[in-house]
Amino acid sequence: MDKRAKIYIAGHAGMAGSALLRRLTAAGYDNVVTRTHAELDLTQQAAVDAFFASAQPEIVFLAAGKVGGIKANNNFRADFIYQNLMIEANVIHSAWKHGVQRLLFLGSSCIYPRDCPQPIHEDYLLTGPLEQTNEPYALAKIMGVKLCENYYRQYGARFISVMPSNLYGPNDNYDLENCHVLPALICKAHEAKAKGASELIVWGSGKPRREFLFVEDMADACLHLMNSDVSSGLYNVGMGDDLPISELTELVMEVVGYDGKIVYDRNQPDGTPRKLLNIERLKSLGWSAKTQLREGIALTYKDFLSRRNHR
Ligand code: GFB
Repeated sequence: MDKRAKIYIAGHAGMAGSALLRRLTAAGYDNVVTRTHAELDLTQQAAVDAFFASAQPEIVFLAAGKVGGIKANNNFRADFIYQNLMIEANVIHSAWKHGVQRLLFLGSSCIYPRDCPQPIHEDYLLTGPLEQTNEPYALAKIMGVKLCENYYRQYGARFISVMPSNLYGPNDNYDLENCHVLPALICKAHEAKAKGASELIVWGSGKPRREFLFVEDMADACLHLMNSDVSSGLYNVGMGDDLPISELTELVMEVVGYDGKIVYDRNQPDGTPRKLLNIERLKSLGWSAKTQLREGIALTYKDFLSRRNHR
């Protein structure tokens, strides 16, 4: 990517988009365009098209979307499928229509079948049924992948898709009902420690395994891909290993400095048993993640504390 290229980051205020903005700025890309949600509602086709017509970005990072943890995905099923579909269709179509040179679409590892072989290769897409708790979100994200693939196949548009494993890091959401497991555990361990509580409640059985990727590494992978000679396709990005939620809980408790009892609430869903990504495709382009989980959790906890102190 040319350092002077006009880049639009859709979703720059979110965890993934803000990491992309930091990474691009640090690398010297200073012609980045952003719009807040209040300025541009990406579910509105006419507004999106008018934005592309006037801003004329050359490169697009599509990190906007409705996201959340297992419970939010399960409870707000219509919102997850509708909003994500509209955002992707509007942004990808307008990007093509207004001559965007390259686009990177961000999805999630939940697009793959629930029970597929591990680690999950990109080619396993659409080979089996999806996990029920996040089927609407996964289906919308699959449509994003297919939009990119088919705008390339019909029009030669250089649109690629990146599927990260469970992301965590600075600027995450800590609303316990709707957030992902890692911010939830940081918040719960912190509050339990502050209150001197004897136990910490963890949802589900603690047995599901998850692969976590520090969001700054994800941003680095996206920049690496956009500077590689790739025109199309789907790329997994992850750490290459995973751990059960029970071990993750212990690790978070160590970092936060809380040593109460862990209690599993089995009335809450486990979700998919495992979703470890095969990351060979991205590795073959010369990229791998740098931040180990313990270090990433410590950095995230620091960010959590500084945000709390500034409230
Ligand atoms: O991160 P999480 O909400 O999403 O949950 P998924 C991961 C696992 O952690 C599940 C357990 O087995 C949860 O039951 N867990 C334990 C908790 N304690 C908690 C807690 O306090 N809060 C939360 N949230 N979980 C989402 C998908 O799936 O992951 C999305 O729904 C997306 O579509 C995203 O793919 C990355 O990994 O199960």
